Amino acid sequence: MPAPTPVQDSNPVLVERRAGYRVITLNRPQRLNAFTEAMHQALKQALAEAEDDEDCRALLLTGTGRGFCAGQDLNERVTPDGKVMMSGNALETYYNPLVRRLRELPFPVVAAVNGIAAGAGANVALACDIVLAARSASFVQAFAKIGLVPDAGGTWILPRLVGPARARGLALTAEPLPAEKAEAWGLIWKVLEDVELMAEAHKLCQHFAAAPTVGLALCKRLLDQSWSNDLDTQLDLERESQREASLTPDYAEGVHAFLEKRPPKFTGRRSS
Ligand code: T3D
Repeated sequence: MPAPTPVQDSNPVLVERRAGYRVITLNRPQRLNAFTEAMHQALKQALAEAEDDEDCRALLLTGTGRGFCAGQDLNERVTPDGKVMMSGNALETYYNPLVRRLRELPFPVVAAVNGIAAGAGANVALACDIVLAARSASFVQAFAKIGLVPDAGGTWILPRLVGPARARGLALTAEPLPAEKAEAWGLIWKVLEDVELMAEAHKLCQHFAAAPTVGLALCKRLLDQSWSNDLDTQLDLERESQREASLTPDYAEGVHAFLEKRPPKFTGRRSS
C-alpha cells in the first residue's frame, strides 16, 4: 500500500469570539474535517480557552465545507512504508478527554452538523448538549467498515439515545443515518434546512449567552449523572444542585423579573 499524501493544514481549527459565546470550526475540508493530532491539539486549546473565559456562556461546534467531521484521519495510521499502525494512545490522549470535556463544560455546547459526521466525528457531535443538523447531513458509525469498534463514547450514548436495537443496527451495519431519521429516532434535537442551520445555531447560542449559566451547567451534570443513579440518589443530587442554583444572583433576578413582569437580565455568574 502506498504511503498517504500529506495534507497541509495551517489552521485545523478556527475560533471566533462572539458576544457571550464562541464558535469553534473544524477546518480540514479537503478531508471532511477528519481529526489529526494537530487538530486535536488545536481543539483542546480552543476548548480550554473557552472554559477559562468568564464571558463565554455557550459554544458552537461546526465544520467547514461539506462535512462536519469524518472521524480519525486514517492517513495518520499508515507508516511511510505503507503499514497500518495500531491506534496507540489516541483514545486516552485525545478522544476520551475531548468527550469528557464537552460533557463537563460549564455552559451548553451546540453542535451544528453541517454535513456528514462519521466515526468519532459522529460521536463527538453526539457528545454535545444540543445537536442541530442540516437536512443534507448524515451520521455514520463508520467503525465497522474498517474493523474497529465505536469510540468517542458511541457505545454509551447510542443505546441511551435511540435504544438497544437501533444502536446495534447503526454500530454493526455502519449504515448512514440521514439527519431527518436521526431526529425522528431521538438521536438529535432538530433538523434544519441547510441554508438555515448556521443562523439557527447562532440564535440558540445567543439565547444561551443570556441564560442563567450556572443553573444550566448544574442541569447538564444532573442529566448525565442520572444514567447511573437510582431515583433516591438523583433526588438527593437535585436537592444539592437546587441549593447551589438558588444561591446564584440569576435565581434572584429570575424571580424578581417574573414578579415584575419584565424580561430577566441574567449575568451567568456564581456571585454578584
Ligand atoms: O486510531 C485511532 O485513532 C482510533 C480512533 C478512531 C476514531 C475513528 O473515527 S475511526 C473511523 C474513521 N473514519 C472513517 O472510517 C470514515 C472514513 N470516511 C468515509 O467512510 C467517507 O469518506 C464518508 C462516508 C465519511 C464520506 O464519503 P464521501 O463519498 O462523501 O466522501 P469521500 O470522497 O470518501 O471523502 C472526501 C475526501 O475526504 C476523500 O479524499 P480525496 O479522495 O478527495 O483525496 C477522502 O479520502 C477523505 N476522507 C474522508 N474521511 C477520511 C478521509 N481521509 C482520511 N481519513 C478519513 N477518516
